Amino acid sequence: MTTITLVQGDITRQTADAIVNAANSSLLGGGGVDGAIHRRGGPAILAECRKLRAGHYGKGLPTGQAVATTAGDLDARWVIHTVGPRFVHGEDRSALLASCYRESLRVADELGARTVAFPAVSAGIYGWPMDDAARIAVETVRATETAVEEVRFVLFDQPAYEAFAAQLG
Ligand code: AR6
Repeated sequence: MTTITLVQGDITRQTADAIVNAANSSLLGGGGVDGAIHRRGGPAILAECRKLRAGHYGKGLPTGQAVATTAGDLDARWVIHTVGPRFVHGEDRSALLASCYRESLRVADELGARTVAFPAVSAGIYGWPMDDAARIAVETVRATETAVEEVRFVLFDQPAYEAFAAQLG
C-alpha cells in the first residue's frame, strides 16, 4: 500500500529517497522547481543530465517520460526528472501528465526508492490548471502499482495544497 501525504513548502528542503523534478526535454535546467533543484542540488545534477544528453537522450527526454540522476547536495538519493506536457486549450494532453507520475514511480521502483516527493508537475510555467493537475496526480498515483511506500506531494503555496487536499477527500 502506498500512502499519499501532502506538504506545503519547498521541495528542495524535503528529505526523501527521490525528489521528482518538473523538468523540460533539454534536461539542462530552467525556472520553477527545475531551477530550484539545480540551484540547491549543485552542479553534480547538471553534470549527469549532460551525460544523459550525450548518451541515450541525445534528442532530449520526451514528454511523459522520466529518468534519474544523483540528487547532488539535496537530502535525497536521486532526482527523478520528468517532463510534463504544456497545457493547451482544446487539446486533451492528460494522458501525458498521468504518464509523468506513472513513469516516475516506475523509475523509483527500479531504483528501490521507498519515499518519493513530487511537485505539481505542469501546474506552473506549463500552465496546467491546478485543480485538474491535482486530480490527475492523485488518480494516477492511486491507480499505479508500486513498491513506493510514501508518495509525498510538496505544494508550493496554499491554493495548490488545497487543490490536492480536495482530491484526497
Ligand atoms: N518546491 C515545490 N514546488 C514548487 C517549487 C519548489 N521549490 N517551485 C515552484 N513550485 P513549474 P512546470 C511549484 O513551473 O509547470 C521549468 O522552467 C509551482 O508553483 O516548476 O512543469 C522547466 O525547466 C507549480 O505549482 O513546472 C520547464 O521548462 C509547480 O511547482 C517548465 O518550467 C510546477 O511548476 C516546467 O513547467
